[in-house]
Amino acid sequence: SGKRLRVLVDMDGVLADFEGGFFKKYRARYPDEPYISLEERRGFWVSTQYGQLRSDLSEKAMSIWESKDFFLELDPLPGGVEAVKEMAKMNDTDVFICTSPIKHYKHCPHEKYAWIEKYFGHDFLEQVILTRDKTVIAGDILIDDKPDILGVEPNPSWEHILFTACHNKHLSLGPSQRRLQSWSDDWRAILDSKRQ
Ligand code: UMP
Repeated sequence: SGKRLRVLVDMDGVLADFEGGFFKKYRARYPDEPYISLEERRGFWVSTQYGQLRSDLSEKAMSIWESKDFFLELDPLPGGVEAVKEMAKMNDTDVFICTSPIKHYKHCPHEKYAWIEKYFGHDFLEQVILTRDKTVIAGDILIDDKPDILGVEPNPSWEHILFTACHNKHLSLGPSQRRLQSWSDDWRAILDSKRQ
């Protein structure tokens, strides 16, 4: 059982319900505008799909997650906080929350820290990595709902485990790509498969 296992866990769409929070606040702020139900969501970028619906809706969508309290008030996804806390207590295991803040930085980075402190406690802020490029972060596993995780490093050290979300559930994966369907799925087996 040689070295320690390093697990990187994404935040939006994996621990925090970005899609649900967006939908609720978009409908509340723009009740008379067209919208895309969570069942109809396709593609990682909400703003792209809203822009395809009507060109001005891309900016209206962005106004939602650029608003104060958007990231802070996201609900946790079922079982995520519990799973990460359990992982963090496992022998020979290091867990980091690896998340990309939006470039409209007025509220997002602050609120991501506040959300993690609220659900994991102050000490867990040691485990936070904010980066726009996850390929430069070294780890054994990255659990993330974004299908294509690209950056300057062409060969990242981690295996990307695709976390199922409304926007990616219809995608067919390559033969070697693995999914975590939800936090009720067997994440412990995925971690064990990477231990030496
Ligand atoms: N985001 C956008 N536009 C979208 C959807 C999401 O900017 O259409 C933001 C929300 C998150 C970031 O801050 O992108 C995604 O971060 P990761 O889940 O990849 O860490």
